[in-house]
Amino acid sequence: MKKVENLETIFIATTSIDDQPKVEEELLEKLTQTKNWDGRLLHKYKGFWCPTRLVLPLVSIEKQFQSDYENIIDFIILATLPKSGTTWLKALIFSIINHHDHHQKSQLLTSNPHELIRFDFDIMYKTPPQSSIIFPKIFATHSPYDALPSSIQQSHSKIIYLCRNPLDQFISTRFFVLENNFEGENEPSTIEEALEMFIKGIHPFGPFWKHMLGYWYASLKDPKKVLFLKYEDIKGDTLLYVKKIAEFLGCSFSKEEEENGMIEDIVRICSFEYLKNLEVNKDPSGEFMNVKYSSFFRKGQMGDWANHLTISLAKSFDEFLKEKLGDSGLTFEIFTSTQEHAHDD
Ligand code: PAP
Repeated sequence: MKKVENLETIFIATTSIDDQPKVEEELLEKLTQTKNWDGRLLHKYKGFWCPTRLVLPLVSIEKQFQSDYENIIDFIILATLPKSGTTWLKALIFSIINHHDHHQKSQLLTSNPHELIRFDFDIMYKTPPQSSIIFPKIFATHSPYDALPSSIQQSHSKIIYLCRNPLDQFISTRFFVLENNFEGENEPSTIEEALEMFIKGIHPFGPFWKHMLGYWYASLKDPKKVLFLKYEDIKGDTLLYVKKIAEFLGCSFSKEEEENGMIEDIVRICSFEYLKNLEVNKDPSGEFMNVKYSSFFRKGQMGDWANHLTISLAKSFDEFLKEKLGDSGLTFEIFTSTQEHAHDD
């Protein structure tokens, strides 16, 4: 076991998912399963709907963290539901963490953010059988808070959670799936049918309200450990949130750095337009987990749901959402003031 105090590597273990296929396959058989609207299989794992191909990597991570608990030092974990702005958050955090190091920071100009900060399941996937697993100090996850390895919850790891207006997240997922033909042989359901399943919580890493509330309550309980962010808030004032994230991570900008426009630079380089138009992200051969880099940059706007769903559907969704979030204090503004008073024709 090796422990290196830098951003590259802090945790090396010696097994991979291929070492224990039998036990886990038996486990898979015991889990409830269903199909998502796109025909892909989901298994109920630790209380959430996990894409089937990710169950074993996540089980393996859990084991790894359990067995190496004593050697674990503090991680930085970026947690999101898919299509909530993960790519953006990865770019921002990579730039913030490396703001002192021009050479490191500039990697964002030639690498897709997903290659710079990897997902937990992706780390397991890319590890060849029987070889060491190298866990970086910073990684991303789509897992709900309660499903994180308990050692992470107990350690002084810092978690940054980003969520998004769920209707925009739903639309973003819909286009992502259709663009990438994940549905394979299956006829994709209509958007209304897909929304119905979303409302039932049947979608990757769903139910979405439980996902959000898990991190929300964790952030209320320990705001030094969990920073809870909304996509819409960061869009509204990215500069402010870059500073907040830096403070939270204990790597604030100096006065001089601020005066030299370093924060503005980070905001600009991580912006949707800038990242989308980088050669690396336009390159048709660039892929992350079989998804073209360009697929992670669609519109990058707030309120796109209104181009695809009726006002009445959105209003009943809003009612549903309010009920699910209850008196937690977590709220989303689904509508602009004009939409709030609008009706379908
Ligand atoms: P992932 O979970 O598969 O990694 P994720 O990055 O969370 O995907 O979501 C992609 C969404 O973030 C897309 O939203 P859209 O479909 O509504 O357009 C994508 O356009 C948006 N996005 C990507 N980069 C940025 C950015 N720099 N700023 C704002 N939004 C962004």
